[in-house]
Amino acid sequence: MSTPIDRQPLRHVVIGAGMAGILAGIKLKEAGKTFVIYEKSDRLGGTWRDNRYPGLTCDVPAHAYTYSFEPYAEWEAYYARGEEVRTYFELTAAKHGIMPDIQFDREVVSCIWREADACWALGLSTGEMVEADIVIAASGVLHHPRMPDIAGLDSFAGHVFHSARWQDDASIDGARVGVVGNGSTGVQIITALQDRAETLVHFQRSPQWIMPVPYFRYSEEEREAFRRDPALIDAIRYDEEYWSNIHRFTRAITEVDGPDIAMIEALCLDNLENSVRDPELKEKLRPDYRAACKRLIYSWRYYDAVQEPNVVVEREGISHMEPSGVRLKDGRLQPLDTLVLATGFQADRFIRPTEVLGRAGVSLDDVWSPRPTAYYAVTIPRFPNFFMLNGPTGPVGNFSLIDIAERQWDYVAQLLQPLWDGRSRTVEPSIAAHEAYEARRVAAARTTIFGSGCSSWYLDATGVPASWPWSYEAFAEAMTAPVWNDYVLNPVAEPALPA
Ligand code: NA7
Repeated sequence: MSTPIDRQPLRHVVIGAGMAGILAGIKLKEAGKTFVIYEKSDRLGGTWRDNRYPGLTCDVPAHAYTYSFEPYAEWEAYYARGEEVRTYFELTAAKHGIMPDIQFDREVVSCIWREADACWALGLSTGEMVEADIVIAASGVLHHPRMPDIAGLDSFAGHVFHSARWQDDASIDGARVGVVGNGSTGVQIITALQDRAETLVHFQRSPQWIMPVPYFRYSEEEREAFRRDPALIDAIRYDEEYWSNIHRFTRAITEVDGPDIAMIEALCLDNLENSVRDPELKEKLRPDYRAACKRLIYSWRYYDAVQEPNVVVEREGISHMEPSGVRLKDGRLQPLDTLVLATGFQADRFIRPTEVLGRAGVSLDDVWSPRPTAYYAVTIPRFPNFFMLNGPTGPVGNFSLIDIAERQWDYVAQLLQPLWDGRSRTVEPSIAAHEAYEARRVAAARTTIFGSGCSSWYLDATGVPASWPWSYEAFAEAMTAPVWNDYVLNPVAEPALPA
């Protein structure tokens, strides 16, 4: 039993002012806690700040991609443009009064547990050192671009850049544009540039499953109705069909021979069959692995776009880059003015490259070799008072990560309670509990659709799906209350811990 905590109020640090960090800030403010949010950039928004490519769209229905406590009447359409989403986060942060709590241009470069003081020592990119009793890592998932290993990229005479580092001065309108990559990003860019570029080449290493989805704009009258009556927004957000689709989706992931994945595959194949006229193009676009193995693409216009005469779907592999364009493995040249690399992100980085050292100097980098992991995606043994939002092994898929983060916050807030009450100095999961969780998770993950034999950012370095392998309901249930027996507290007085 340790001595009582002499520091009140406790100092909370949130790392990152993206969707999850803003959420944590709002919740801490509501709870009356002392906190600072450190943001490495000069603007909030996380992935919605970094990504500015033409066609950027959130593929979760806009009214479902909001905080539950902050419905938004202003969405222009069923799916929101990236810029709208960024604006939503800016307005929400301002409305909840957390802008003064965000310190911009301060990257947390190190985070070291100091046993003697039971606190974290954080080093910032500015050279400052600060202390925190509690750290909430909300540093995002898809933020380190993954550059392809294409030889001769530097020799290209035109503009070449990653999709998350859009260059506004690149030639697009009336130009010859290439896009490497066929994930959600590549598909959105191709769709948006089709009527701007003179020619557009979509370099696809693997064809994609494309789920047809409805798209419609909200009229000013509808927005006015949303403003007057938020129940109309709730009706969309909590729409039964929308949620039953999400539950179907997670069943499809976990029951690889079940009827739900069969239905998803049938919907996508019908889409291909009915939308693409040219038999040769149809075969080029036909996936040869299971649907939802890679993240399913939601699009209402991609197949239309690639059938326009100025678009080429290029399935031949890339040999190398030359000053005038892309040389293919069969010897042909695709001449280009601009090449966009929509080649995804290093999805296993999370808070890294920040150096995080826990008890006895244990390094997060070592703990996360070969795979990043966290107990129920939130906490890590030997890293006391350290909590992750949208951390490793959380649910990923075609649903709102805001909903995931909110549920995780509800769980985190319960773990924080003994610290806030002064009943414990620290909280962390036991090593045994975490090992049991991870063993169960890995075994289940191997049997999910993500592990059915394709490459994707869902897989860890050993080829095992890195995500939550059970149903959405199971995740929601797990987040309702911590299993306290799996947690180690360091009581400061007679233990009066939650049952
Ligand atoms: P993704 O989904 O990781 O897609 C990356 C794409 O880039 C994918 O089609 C890859 O082909 C392709 N790729 C990667 N490296 C290469 C090389 N070297 N040559 C050719 N093609 C390559 O990234 P996105 O940005 O589209 O989407 C990320 C997430 O952001 C998305 O899931 C949403 O959650 C939002 P592959 O399939 O590996 O053959």
